[in-house]
Order: sequence, then C-alpha cells, then structure tokens
Amino acid sequence: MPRILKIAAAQLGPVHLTSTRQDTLSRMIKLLQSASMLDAQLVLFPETAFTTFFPRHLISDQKELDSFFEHAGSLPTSLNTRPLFDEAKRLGIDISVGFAERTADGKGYNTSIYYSASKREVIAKYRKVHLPGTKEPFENPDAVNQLEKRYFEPGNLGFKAFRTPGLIPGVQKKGSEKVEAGQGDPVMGMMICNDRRWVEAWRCYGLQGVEVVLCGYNTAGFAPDLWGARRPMTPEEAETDAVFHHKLVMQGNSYMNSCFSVSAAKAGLEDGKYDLIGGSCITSPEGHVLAEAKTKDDEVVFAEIDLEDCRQGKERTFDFDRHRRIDQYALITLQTGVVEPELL
Ligand code: CDV
Repeated sequence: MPRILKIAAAQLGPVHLTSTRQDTLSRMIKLLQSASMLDAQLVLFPETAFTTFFPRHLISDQKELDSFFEHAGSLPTSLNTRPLFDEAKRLGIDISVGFAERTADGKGYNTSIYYSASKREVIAKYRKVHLPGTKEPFENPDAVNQLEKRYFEPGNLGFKAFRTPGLIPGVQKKGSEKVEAGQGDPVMGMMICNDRRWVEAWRCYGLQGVEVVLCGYNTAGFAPDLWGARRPMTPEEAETDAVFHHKLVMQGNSYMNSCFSVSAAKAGLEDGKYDLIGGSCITSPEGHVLAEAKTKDDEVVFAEIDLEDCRQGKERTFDFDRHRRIDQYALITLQTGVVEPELL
C-alpha cells in the first residue's frame, strides 16, 4: 500500500553573529510558508538553526554564551522560538529543528526536536552523539575552530526511532487486526551534522526499521586545521570535497539502511568569512538524490516520497533478520579506537 509523504528541507543561508533572533526567526517562518505552498507535511531545519554556528567562536562571557542556548521544554513557548511553532501549528506542518539546549542543571547539548502539528507538541528529542572538533582553539590564529567539545556534552539519548502520527491516513495502528512491517505511521530518526558520517548511528536506526532520517548540519567548506589536508587545496576544491562527502554519506547510508533521508544545511558565508557548504538534499532508499539545493541561500528543497519504496531493500538485500551476522561484529562495541594487527 503506498504511504505518501511530502517532505522538505528548509536550508538557511548565512546567519551572522550580528543577525538578530527576530530576523532569523522571520526567515525560518518564511521558509515554512514556502514549504506549505508546496503542500509539505514535514519541514526539517538545520542544526543550531536559530543562531549563527557559535561553536566556531571562543566565548568566555557566560551571559553571551547563554544567549545562544534554549531550554528544550520552553521551545514552543519561548519568545525566541515560539512564533515558528505557532506557524507550524497554524499551517498543520510537522517541523524538526536543531538548537543549542541548556538543561536545568546547566549542561549544554546540541539538540534537535520533532514537533507534531497534529499532536500540538514535541514528540521526540535527540542530542548529538558525535561532537567534532576540539575543546581548545587551534594554535593557528586564522584557523576555523569547532569548539563543540567545549560547549556541549555528548548526547545521552541514544538513537531512538519514533513514529510520527497524523501524516498518512489509514495506516495500521496498535491493535489493528493484521500487523505487518512497513504499514504503520512513518518511522523516523534524527541525527545532527557529524553524526551522519558514522555508520553506527545509521545502523542503530536501521535496526528499528527507520524510514526517514532527518539531519540538520553546519559543515565548514574550508577548514584545513579541522579537516586536515594531505595536499594543499584551494577553498573551492575543499568545498567541492566537503559537499561530495556530505552527499556520499547521505546516499550511501540511506541505501544501506533502506530509508529516505532529508538533510538541511545552514549555508553560505557567515560573518563574511566562515564558509558553510550547502547541498541540502533528499535521498531515496536506493541511494539516489531526489531533490537538492541549488543555492547557498534560504531555499526549500522538496520531494514527494512513498515510504513503500523502503520495502525493497528491507525485504531483500538488507533484510537484517536473514543476513546479518552479529556473532562476527563484536569489535564494533568492544573497541573505540583502531588497533592494528601486530607488525610482521
Ligand atoms: N557541525 C558539525 O558537526 N560539523 C562537522 C564538522 C567536522 C565540519 C561535520 O561533520 O560536518
């Protein structure tokens, strides 16, 4: 039975240190309205969508640092964020959005939530597990820093897939007479930026039958101190590579877990000098790019998908139940770093 879903990535162009919260919020609302014109049912916004990507800056003033954070519980009510949720409710569109989370006990997480318009509440929360970069700034004063290990704790909520109600009529529910895989409400999972490069994250979702993975990101286009460079690269070459790697992991992992994926970038030149890649896209369970951003500005990337397309991979090549060999995979959870075989 077809299970059709209209989904969109709301790519944001640059958000500067000087951009006001109100201005960024208005841009996000405009993107949501554009997605609504396309009849989108679900819109994904980027990582730390409401502000500039502040982890590139060394911020020692606690008040200034706190200004980039929100408390998760108050997202739909806080003045900084509420208008987006109100608009999502008005338009009847689900949203997933990334933000810097401050907990009641003062901890920081790089978080995203899923807001269900039909339920009128946040139904899922994810905290970024793989925090890239360093705790201390690079020695090179011109380096682009990525101080996520300084400002955030590693996510502690795991990779928990969830179902999204109210998007597809007539699906099987708990207690339905005949319950089959792939016939219920959509199964979704959230990741944030660097997580998309880790097969373990995808597999955890794959093992829960995920049908759509949502991933917002801020990915530097040219950051040799961060990425490393075996050979000198121009900023253009480095950015081409970064976009290639982004799409590679979205396409490859969608294929290997027989799911769709939606990725939404914060893109363009922030503060006139920090380049972020674009490349927001929607990929299919066969690994194809169905739609992608053409700019590095505010842009909606939209596709109508049929979740039934996940069944081919899930029931044949990647039927985990029939083909996985967990007795051979122990190293994956026994060991973190690399241990090479003994030298000959
Ligand atoms: N925000 C991120 O997690 N960015 C990382 C870094 C390494 C650029 C990324 O993987 O895209």
